Amino acid sequence: MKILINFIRNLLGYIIAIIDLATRGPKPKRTPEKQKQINNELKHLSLYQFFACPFCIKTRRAMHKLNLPIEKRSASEGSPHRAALLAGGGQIKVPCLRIEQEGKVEWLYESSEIIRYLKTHFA
Ligand SMILES: N[C@@H](CCC(=O)N[C@@H](CS)C(=O)NCC(=O)O)C(=O)O
Repeated sequence: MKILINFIRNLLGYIIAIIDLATRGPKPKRTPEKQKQINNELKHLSLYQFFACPFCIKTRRAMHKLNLPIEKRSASEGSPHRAALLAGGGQIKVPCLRIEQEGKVEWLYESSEIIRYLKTHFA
């Protein structure tokens, strides 16, 4: 029964992820200089995620709407990033934004918090 529920949940997740990719629309444009500056700032960020997780899809969609090409790291079983998420953040829960600033690392959980952070810093 649990296997069936997981299967249906994953299937729905993949369908939502594909609908998201198909309906995103164009990214907002910036001047090349401004985009270069933002891309440099984004080097300090990475998003730990699952492809088919609805909360990750919501976060990736917000990143697209803000035109923020943040590095994405899969936290799926078997991925080397999974252990880093657990060791650094303290739990396997996605999405999680890793923020590295002045030698310090912060792990920000909760899709709404991550989107709020991105809007505050980059909108
Ligand atoms: N309230 C959280 C929910 C996040 C959540 O439940 N993520 C699930 C995946 S959809 C998760 O990481 N579960 C742990 C696991 O699958 O190991 C958010 O908005 O980010």
